[in-house]
Amino acid sequence: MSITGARIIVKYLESRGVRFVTGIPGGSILPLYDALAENGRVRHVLARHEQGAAFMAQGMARLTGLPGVCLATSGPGATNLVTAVADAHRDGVPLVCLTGQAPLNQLGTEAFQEVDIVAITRPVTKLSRMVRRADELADALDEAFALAASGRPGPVLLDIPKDVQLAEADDPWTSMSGDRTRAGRDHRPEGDRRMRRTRPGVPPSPSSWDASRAAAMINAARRPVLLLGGGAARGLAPELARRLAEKASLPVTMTLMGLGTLPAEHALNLGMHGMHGHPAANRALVECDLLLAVGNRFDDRATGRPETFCPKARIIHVNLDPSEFGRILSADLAVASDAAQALSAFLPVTERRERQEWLARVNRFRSGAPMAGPGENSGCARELIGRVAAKMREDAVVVTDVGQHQMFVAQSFPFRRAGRFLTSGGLGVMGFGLPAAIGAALAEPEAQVVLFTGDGSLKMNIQELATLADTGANVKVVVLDNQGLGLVAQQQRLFFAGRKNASHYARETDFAALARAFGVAGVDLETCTCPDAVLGEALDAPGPALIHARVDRQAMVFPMVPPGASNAEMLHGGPEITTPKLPCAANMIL
Ligand SMILES: Cc1ncc(C[n+]2csc(CCOP(=O)(O)OP(=O)(O)O)c2C)c(N)n1
Repeated sequence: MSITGARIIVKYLESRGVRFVTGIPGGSILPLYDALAENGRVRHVLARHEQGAAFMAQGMARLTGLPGVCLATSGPGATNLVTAVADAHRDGVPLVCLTGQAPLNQLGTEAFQEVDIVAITRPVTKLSRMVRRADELADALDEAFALAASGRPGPVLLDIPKDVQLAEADDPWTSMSGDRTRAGRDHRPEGDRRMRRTRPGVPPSPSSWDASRAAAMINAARRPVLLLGGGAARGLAPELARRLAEKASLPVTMTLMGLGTLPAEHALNLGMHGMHGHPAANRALVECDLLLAVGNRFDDRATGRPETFCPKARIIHVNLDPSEFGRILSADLAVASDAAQALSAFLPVTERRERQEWLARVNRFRSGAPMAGPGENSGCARELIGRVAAKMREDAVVVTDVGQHQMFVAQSFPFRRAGRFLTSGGLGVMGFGLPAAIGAALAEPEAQVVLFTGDGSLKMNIQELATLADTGANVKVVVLDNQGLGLVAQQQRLFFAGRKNASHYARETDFAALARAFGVAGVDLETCTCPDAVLGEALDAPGPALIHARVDRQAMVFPMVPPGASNAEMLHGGPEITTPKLPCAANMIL
């Protein structure tokens, strides 16, 4: 039996268990949209911008670990995906993008909306390719899904000319070897039968030599630190990391992507390290004699000047992707392994140790430099975040955009669960937050999803408030409005002699009214008589809501390592750079 390429794609998605695809239609992807409508079982979420569609798919993928799927038409539709694709590449998020393309016989003719999206996205995908025949689609999709999810996850793009979507090919399910007879006997869903051929292999694990060498290094250390990145935030890795830390008395620090892997209140938790990290974490890294780094990349925001990072330490680096080894720092022992596999191999051969002297010293670092110091001036953002956190469930999903608000959340939200903090880490994309939060809420409708965003970031994908209203996704948007691009203004103030160019907006935006205009409930904490009650009601009410809170325009995030400096050279705010506090919603609450 033959079916069209478009039907093969939809049948494949359904059999794969894909519940949602996100996107915006256009001429060259209409056959696929028609097949989706005909099928009716794979739900399509209509975004208002393709970047929003791709970030929605990312939100689903970041939360579930399963590939997110987004669709775009050729030309501008496809190019609008690029930022979100690059972001997925940097943060290791499994994403499958399907783009329409001009018909095969028009390629290279500058046909309407023809663009070489394969060439454009090649550097920011694990694989980007055109599928030129309908009978190759099922295998191409198998490969795309397997590649997106295996090893270090990432994005894959398949560019599918319109005539390939329309062309007929044998139904790949009925024409597989052993076809109908085997299909008749095998009662698993069709997709599972197809998948058997490409299911990614067992994740790589360390050799017993690696495990005993790592354990010997940990056992011999006097001042060890465990560093956890985003690669350690999934599956069994967080639990194994906790057990190893407790057994060997390892103080733990996390990257931005790893936050939540060890609960905030755990006695060994030093918090995030790096540019806006906790001084205790940065100090422990300066003094440690062994660094066990698991599932991280040694990003420059985390390491500061790399030559000065962990200057006294031997380093064990565990990463799934061997290309990470030696890219920034060379490790004494590099272990190409899945985080959970490595931690479970290290655990039995690592000796139980008390390390009282080292833990006491690290605790002194912690009590000597609390995060919210007296001279800090966070402009009440931190207080508001704390207020919201106190009203959230322990398993809430926390999403941020990019800027000061992101760093305030990273520093002060009490993350208690692994894998439930969604933020754009490696690429740092303003506009990530709203669509990613919508995606997360659609993937897990029972979850409490809160987005902390800035007024600058929110405006980058504000059109997705319409998608939020359409879907009714349970997202609470908290806008920390400092009327400008706070993190930019901070850098200008600290490093460009205070010349604030293009970092403040001339006009205020009434975000609550804007939300209502899009069909989302909106409240302004400044205009209500009882802000705390209004905040609680907005967070508790089912469905979407936007909460507008003004924060200090002059606020700065401290501590801060100046770009290019060593993590030991943190700026801590203090009287000389502290500005007067302005009235703000959180102060009214408190
Ligand atoms: C797409 C994009 N453009 C520019 C930047 C550079 N940038 C980093 S933070 C920032 C300001 C963010 O402003 P806002 O979202 O209001 O957050 P705030 O810092 O004020 O909390 C800018 C412009 C970026 N990260 N992403």
